[in-house]
Amino acid sequence: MRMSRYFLPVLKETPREAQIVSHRLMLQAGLIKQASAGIYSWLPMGYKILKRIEQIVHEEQAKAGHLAMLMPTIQSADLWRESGRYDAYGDEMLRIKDRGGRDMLFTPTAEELVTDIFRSHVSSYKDLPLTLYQIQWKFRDETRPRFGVMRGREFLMKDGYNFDLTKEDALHAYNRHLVSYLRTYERMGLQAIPMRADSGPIGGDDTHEFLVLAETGESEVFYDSEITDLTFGDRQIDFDDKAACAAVLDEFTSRYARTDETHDEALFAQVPEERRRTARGIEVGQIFYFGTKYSDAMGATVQGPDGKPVAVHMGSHGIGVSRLLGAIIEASHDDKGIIWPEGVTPFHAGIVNLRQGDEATDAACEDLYDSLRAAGLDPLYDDRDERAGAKFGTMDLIGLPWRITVGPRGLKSGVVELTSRRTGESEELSPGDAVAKLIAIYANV
Ligand code: 5CA
Repeated sequence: MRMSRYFLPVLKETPREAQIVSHRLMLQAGLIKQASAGIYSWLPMGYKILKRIEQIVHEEQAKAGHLAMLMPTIQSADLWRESGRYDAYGDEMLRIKDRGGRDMLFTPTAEELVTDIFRSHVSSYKDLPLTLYQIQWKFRDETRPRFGVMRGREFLMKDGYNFDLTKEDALHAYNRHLVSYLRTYERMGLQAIPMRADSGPIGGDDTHEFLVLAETGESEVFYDSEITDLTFGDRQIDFDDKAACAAVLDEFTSRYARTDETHDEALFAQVPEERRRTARGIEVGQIFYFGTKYSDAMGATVQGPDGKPVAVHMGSHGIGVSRLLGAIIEASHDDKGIIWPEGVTPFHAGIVNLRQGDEATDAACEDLYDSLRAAGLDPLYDDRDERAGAKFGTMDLIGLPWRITVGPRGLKSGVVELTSRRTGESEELSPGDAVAKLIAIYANV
């Protein structure tokens, strides 16, 4: 992409409404624009990052054997009356009437609809296990929408639902989700810690939230510092292997880590004092096992091996897809702007032309642009007729992990400069070597 043809409405002023750094940077970098309280338009670069995050979620869900689908955002109230949640959900649910006076709603989550699909089409235990998921917009009429996409009213969520014959199988689905989420967040450059939590309106006893530690997080968290040494890395897990998934769950949840909702002072006191941490965290996902709560209420049964009907065991599992942009920025920025991890960056590298209009410099930039694209990379070429300082400022603000700076002086000795946004370190390389280095970096992402 050429900057001159892109739509990147970078703000010069600091937006006054932003209370936290991620919200400020998302507005300043031209990623989002507020449409109304807690509701945002996603501008081209913000949308690109959102799609990138979705893609990682889809890839990791596919590895776990979960099936992608899409359910509507506007649903009839009838199903929600069956489960009892039409009344129980309260003011967070946006209720709508259609022209025929029928009660509709904008879905805050989708347990009812997916259970209805299940009961309509699945009748035998032989069709289990089954996990269906979607990435779809949700609406919750939050009392205090704030912090930009962190606590929106409209937000994008990955919501997945497992259907299993037995509690044991459903707990395996729970573990499988935990394992796949660990990898999902790590690919986005995040450490998200599973913490025992409270299930709220979704219901059930077993639930973990995934928290990214950040001063601006809305949740207070308590944990054993040993937990931050754990990484999932690139382990290959067989998702059908119950023992292997359970072992990962044990590894990542056996140390004390709880949100304020479930915090237990007496248990926490058993953690050696030097390892006890109190901090704040951003909840980027949550997994639930709630047994037969919805299948009982809505008659979702299958014929078991003995021919008798059995209510299926279920859980639901969510990732805050749009919230993740804010969480990643909270975890990865400096005073100049965003620092995107390679896994989610909107463009792989920026090209800064220091002397726009100079024939040799323009030609070298065009060459680099073409070679990067030919290698399957997606560069953003700042070809505007702007001062070098302004170009660097924009690149730093939007946070591409790598910048190639091209100027007449370097070109005389056959080099360009490759700079890491994270460390600020620069290296002089031939244009060919700069391209080769970027190819190698992104081959491992
Ligand atoms: N049905 C279940 C799991 S599919 C469910 O709704 N879970 S949830 O309520 O925990 O939401 C899943 C994730 O969505 C949360 O972990 C959080 O990351 C994100 N989320 C929830 N509310 C908001 C909001 N108001 N703004 C942005 N993201 C949100």
